[in-house]
Amino acid sequence: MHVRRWRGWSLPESAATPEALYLSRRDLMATGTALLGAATLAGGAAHAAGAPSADGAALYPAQRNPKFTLDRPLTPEARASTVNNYYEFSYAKNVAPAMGRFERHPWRIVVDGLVEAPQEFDFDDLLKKVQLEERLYRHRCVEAWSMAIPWTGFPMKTLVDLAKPTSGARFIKLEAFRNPKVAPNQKDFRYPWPYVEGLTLAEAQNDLAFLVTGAYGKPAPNQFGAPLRLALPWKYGFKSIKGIVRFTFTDTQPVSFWEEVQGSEYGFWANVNPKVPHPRWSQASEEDIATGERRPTLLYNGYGEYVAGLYAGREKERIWF
Ligand SMILES: Nc1nc2c(c(=O)[nH]1)N[C@H]1C(S)=C(S)[C@@H](COP(=O)(O)O)O[C@H]1N2
Ligand SMILES: [Mo]
Repeated sequence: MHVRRWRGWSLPESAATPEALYLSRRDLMATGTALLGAATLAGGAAHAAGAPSADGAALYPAQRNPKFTLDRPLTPEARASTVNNYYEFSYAKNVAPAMGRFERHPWRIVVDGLVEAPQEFDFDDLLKKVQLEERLYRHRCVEAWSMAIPWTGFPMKTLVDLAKPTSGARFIKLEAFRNPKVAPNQKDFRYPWPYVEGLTLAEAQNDLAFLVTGAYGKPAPNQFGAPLRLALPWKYGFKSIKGIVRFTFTDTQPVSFWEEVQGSEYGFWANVNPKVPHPRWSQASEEDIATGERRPTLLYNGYGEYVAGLYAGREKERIWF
C-alpha cells in the first residue's frame, strides 16, 4: 500500500474546488457512459462497416489510481485544452483550430528494434491489451508554465512487457506521426520531422511513466496528442511526445527532436530542476496556466520519491536539460 509521505501537501480548501467540480461532473459522466455503452455496440457494427471507432469511449471514465495526488488544483478542462504545444500544427498555443484535417482512425503503432519479434497494433486492439486507469499528474513545460491534468492511460511498463525487449535494449526511441497533408508545419523544413523522443528502459519501466489515451474522463481530444501520447511528469513537457506511432528499442541513446533543433538548450534527460536555469531564462518558479499564480518549481517536479534513484550519483552530469 502507498504510504503518503507528503504531509505538507494536503490541499488547501480553496484549491480543492475545481477537482470537486470535476468529480461531480465525473459522476454525471458515469451515467452518460452507460448510455454510451449502448451507443458503442451500435458503433461497433458501424466500425466493421468502415466508420470510425469510438476511441474506446466505453472504457471511460477509468478507475482513478489514488497513489498519485496533487498539491494544487486541477487545471480546468477548457483552459488545458486551449493552451497547448503541438508544433506539427501550430507554433502558437491555440492548437485545436489547426487540427481540422488530422485523422486518428485508423492508427497503427509499430514496436520494433531490439525486441523478440517486431509487432504492429491497431490502436483499438492495443486498448484491449491494457488496463486503463486515471492519474492526476502535474505537467511542467520548459517554458516555465504548468498545469495539472487528470490523464487516463496505462503504465508504459505494460508496453515494454508486450514488446519483450532483448537483453541488449537500453533505450526506447519514440516517434510521432509524419503526414504533411494534415500537419501544416511538417512542410516547414527548418524542423527535423517527425517529432522524436527517447528514454532509458529503466525510465520507461518506472511507475510514473504513463502512456496517455484520455483526459478529463474521456478519450483525449486531438490537441492533447491523441490517440496516444506520453506523460513523464518529472521531466520537462517536451519529453511527453504526442501522436506516437512507433516505439523502437535500441542500444543507442536516441537524439530527440529538440536536441537536434537546439542541443545547447534541450537535451536528452530534461529532468526538472529549479536550480538549473534554461540558458535563456530561470527555472526557479512557474506560472499556473489557469490562475496565473507563480509557485516555486520542485526538484523532479515533486516526483523525486519515484525517480531520484534512477539518477543517483549523476547529479553533477548534464541530466537537467
Ligand atoms: N508530437 C509532439 N509532441 C509534443 C509537442 C509537440 O510539439 N509535438 N510539444 C511538447 C511540449 S513542449 C509540451 S509542453 C507538451 C504539451 O502538452 P499539452 O499540450 O497537452 O499541455 O507536449 C509535448 N509533446
Ligand atoms: Mo513544453
